[in-house]
Amino acid sequence: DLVQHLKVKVCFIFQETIYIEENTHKNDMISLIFSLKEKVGALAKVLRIFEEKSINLIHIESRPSRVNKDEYEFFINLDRRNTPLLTDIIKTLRNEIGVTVHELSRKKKKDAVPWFPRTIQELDRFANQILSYGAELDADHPGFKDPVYRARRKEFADIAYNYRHGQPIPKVTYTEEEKKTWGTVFRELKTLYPTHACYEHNHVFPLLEKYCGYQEDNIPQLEDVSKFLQSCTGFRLRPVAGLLSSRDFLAGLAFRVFHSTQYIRHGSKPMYTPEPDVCHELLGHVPLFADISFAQFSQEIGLASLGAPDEYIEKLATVYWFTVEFGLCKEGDAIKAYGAGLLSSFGELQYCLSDKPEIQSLNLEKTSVQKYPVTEFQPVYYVAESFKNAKEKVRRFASTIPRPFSVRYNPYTQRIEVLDNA
Ligand code: HBI
Ligand code: NLE
Ligand code: FE
Repeated sequence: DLVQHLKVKVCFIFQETIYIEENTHKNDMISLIFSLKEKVGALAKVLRIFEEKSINLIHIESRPSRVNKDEYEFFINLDRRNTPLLTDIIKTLRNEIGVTVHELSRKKKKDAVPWFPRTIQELDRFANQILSYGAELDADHPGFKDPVYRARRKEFADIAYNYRHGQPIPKVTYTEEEKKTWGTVFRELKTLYPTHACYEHNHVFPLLEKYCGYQEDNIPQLEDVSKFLQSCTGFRLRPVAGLLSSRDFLAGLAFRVFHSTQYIRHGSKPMYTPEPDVCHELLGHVPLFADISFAQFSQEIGLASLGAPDEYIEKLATVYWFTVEFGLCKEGDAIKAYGAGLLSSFGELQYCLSDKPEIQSLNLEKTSVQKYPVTEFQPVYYVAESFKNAKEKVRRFASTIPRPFSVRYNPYTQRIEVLDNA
């Protein structure tokens, strides 16, 4: 039982999430972990403080620190009746003795704001929190039974896991088969863009051909594309192994960071795949992130998501889905596609502007709760008047999210500034 109990805590520490955790109260104990440099009397010094405050320790164990070779970590349990003194003790330990203390078990506040990254470097924490379609593919995926494809996906996953903010994105040598798949997608989509894609997409596309190696026989490198985007709107790419949670994914947008896959779809189904892949990112998303107004729109969704309650994250993710991913927009009397999921699928790009699907005007109250399938063409699309108009709608929607603070991004420091409203 104790082993199980410790395991729960230990994984909390390695994830570096919030160190305060709930499940121990039922035991009427408080748990702490602190670390000490190996030195005669170091532990005695700490224990004396507990003694001075008459605090009863009911359990103690030690282990060598994984992080610092010359340190030991001590896990202790105290009687819960000692809670009122605990804050003092932790302060003394931290300030006078200089030990690092992690509190594990004081009651988590009910209305606690979910953690969110405050610096662009903190996005590194998302790397190993990939949802189902990661290195392990789902059973109905066309690549599931193809061992060569699966091994290849693992190579891409490793690049993403090891990536840290600020590093150049490793360049990839794509195989002939992968290039063939890209070639098919590229060629088919290029014939549709002039009539089906929005103005902004068609405006940027030639620049990508000129500066970023967008060609039928070449899969562009994320690093080159990221540099190009930074020079247009400050958006940058970072490699990701697969799907992130909505919360993590949207948080990236607040920093103008777009998490981008680097692998390509299975060659057996080029015209549509439910997963993001490099065709989707490069042909669908990238052209629009080069547009100033659209970049702002995307960042606003990201900023609105920071620290938002779960039910609002779900609504924002749905808004993202029906705009950035599958949005249509008016252009004079015509309707065009700007959603990346449409601009990267030559199957769905034709379908979305046919008379088959249902078309509605963007209305966030309604759009944010619309149900949608994720593995087939969408039955409903929402049309925006313009990016500017959509941005105003998101802003109004964001102001209804209950948050005791407001946020803004400082691009000079690459930090989120939190303005307390309390
Ligand atoms: N993760 N890597 C990645 N790429 C996406 O496009 C993506 C994601 N997670 C969630 C998501 N998109 C959306 O469907 C919304 O939930 C935000
Ligand atoms: N269906 C899209 C495509 O085939 O390119 C990908 C959508 C990812 C959300
Ligand atoms: Fe996408």
